[in-house]
Amino acid sequence: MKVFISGNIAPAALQRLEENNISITQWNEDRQITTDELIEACKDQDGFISVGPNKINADFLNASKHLKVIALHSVGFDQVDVEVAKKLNIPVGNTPGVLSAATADTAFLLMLAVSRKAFFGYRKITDGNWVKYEPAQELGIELNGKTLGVFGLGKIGLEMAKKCKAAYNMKVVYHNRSRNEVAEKEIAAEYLSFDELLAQSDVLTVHTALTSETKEKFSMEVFRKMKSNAIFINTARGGIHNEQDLIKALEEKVIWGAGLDVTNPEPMDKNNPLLFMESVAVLPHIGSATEETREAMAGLIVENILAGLNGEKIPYPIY
Ligand code: 8YV
Repeated sequence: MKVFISGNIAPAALQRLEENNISITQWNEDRQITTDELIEACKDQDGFISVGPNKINADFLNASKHLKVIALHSVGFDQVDVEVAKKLNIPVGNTPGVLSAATADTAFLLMLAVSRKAFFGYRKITDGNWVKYEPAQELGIELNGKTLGVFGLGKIGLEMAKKCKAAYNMKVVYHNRSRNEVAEKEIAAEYLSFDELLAQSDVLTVHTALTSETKEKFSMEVFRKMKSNAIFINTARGGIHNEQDLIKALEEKVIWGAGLDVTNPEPMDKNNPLLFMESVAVLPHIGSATEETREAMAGLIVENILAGLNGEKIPYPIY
């Protein structure tokens, strides 16, 4: 059996695939593979491991009907045309659960970094601008006892909420399509309408999928409904906020700060104004990037691939 991988995955997983007599071809270029190249690369393969934002769209799927399985190196699957995959009966699997703690850590890191203007302070030193001690500069906002608003309280959102509660005794409010009874019971999370969530949150953290409903949900109109000292955190997908509106909202002090692990587009341009603002922190989509989590993700990928190649039901299907 043959599997194409469009990037790097944990070595232990490659070894397990090889032990199962799977022959591997990997994309090793320093740029993202294009859809045409992907179609060509998967032409004579049995399985495909998709690393990064490969477009698994109708063009790709229609040209790749022979694939027995597609295993995503992510929990998010906004890059997949699920309806077409379903119609063509191509099993597609993801990596749920194992990256919740690491991604919530990244959201927490961004919240804290923004609240104390940490990235700006670091740049002040590296830019040679730290010339004297100035107590009135780089003043942050404290988090103790503040209200955390979670937009999309699933596995990752719950991890983030628990950390904020434990560290800062933050009150947790949330907005979801459906109620999260576990969070209501365990951490007294309070369900609010979307507008109430915006009005009450001191920190608003996004942990929802990118869908037609959430695309550019955070626009100027929405930022205007938030507190002027609120911090906006997005570790989900860059497409969920409108970047120009976010820049404007920060410039005009409609909101106080923002922490982003995801941008639109990715990679972000090095001259993007967000990178030069005081109460902003941006990371290059490292939400789940730890040794332990990458290994765990690769473990689920191997399970999806082996099951799919054997014609069995895959254990972590997206549909
Ligand atoms: C992945 C992610 O590492 O799981 C997701 O949805 O965004 C990240 O954890 C990234 O998609 C690269 O594969």
